[in-house]
Amino acid sequence: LTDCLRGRLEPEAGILTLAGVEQNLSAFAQAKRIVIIACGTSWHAGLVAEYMIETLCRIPVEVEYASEFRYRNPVIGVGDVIIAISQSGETADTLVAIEKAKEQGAFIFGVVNAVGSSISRISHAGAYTHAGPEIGVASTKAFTGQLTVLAMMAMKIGKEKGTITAATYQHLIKELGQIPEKVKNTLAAHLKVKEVADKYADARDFLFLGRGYNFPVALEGALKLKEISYIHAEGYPAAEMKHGPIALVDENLPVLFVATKDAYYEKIVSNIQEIKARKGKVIAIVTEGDDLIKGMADDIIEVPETDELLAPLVSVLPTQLLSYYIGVARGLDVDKPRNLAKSVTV
Ligand code: F1P
Repeated sequence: LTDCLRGRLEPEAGILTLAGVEQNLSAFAQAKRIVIIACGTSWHAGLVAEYMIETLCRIPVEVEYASEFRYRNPVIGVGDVIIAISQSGETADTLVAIEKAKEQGAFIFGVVNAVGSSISRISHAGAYTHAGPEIGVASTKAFTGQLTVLAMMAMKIGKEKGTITAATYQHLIKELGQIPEKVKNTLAAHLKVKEVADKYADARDFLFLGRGYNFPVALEGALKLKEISYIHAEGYPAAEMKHGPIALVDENLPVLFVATKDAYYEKIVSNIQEIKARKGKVIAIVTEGDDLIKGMADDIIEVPETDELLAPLVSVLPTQLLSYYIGVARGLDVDKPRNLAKSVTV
């Protein structure tokens, strides 16, 4: 791998400090509601966290764009816990949204990368992802770090509340322990992603589809492609396809499915059939050894089998690599995409 790629996608990203979570477990366990606020990639991590927290902790979760939350008139107050997610810890929209929720009595918990950043200072408590600075502007390994922290939080809160069994907790801890190796193996197979990237580098549009935990991964894949390769890309829950985006499908549209084996597997297989029936080109990120989808898709990228709750930690990697290699194939500066700033402070 090039230095640049290595710097962006370190398997070690996400070495955590969870003391802030441990110290505030009762605030989380007693929360009436959790509201997650963030922007961009961090917002996508928040969407994954919504699935994790509602599944493991049975606490209602809302995920809000900070850039909307700050301007609207949200009903927020004592008993609400805000989780603010930000790689830079300096994003202006997220900072202002936090201040607004804080004034109204909510408890603010920051999940940020940078120690001493503005968001960490104005939060009541928090957890650092310690993913290290991103070499490029677009957020990649920070996403891995955020998902790891958020998974650990959901597991610990679920254990504290008694909404998961000790056996489930232990199972997830074991699964989490295997993630670094799986990340490493997925990155090691990057040349397969390059092959796919070279084939689709001239595409004008892209559709990314996923269900369940892989739905936010589809959104994130589309965002990364826009940011790094300047290709118009849309991300949708696969089941939403029939409510509009299916009109776009023809032989020129590559459709990337994040289709690892989970509770939605059979449904996503029929979504793939629907795209093929309309002559769309299907690229599928699948669990190793999935011969069914292999027989249907134009191109497949395999990733190691992972518990569905933690699957995004692995399934997002080929989408990041794809954007990277398409950007390189188009001769773009993947580290400094036009018009993007590392932290959006205005
Ligand atoms: C949020 C964000 C990033 C994106 C770009 C602009 O930043 O939207 O996700 O890749 O760098 O800012 P942050 O609040 O997570 O630092």
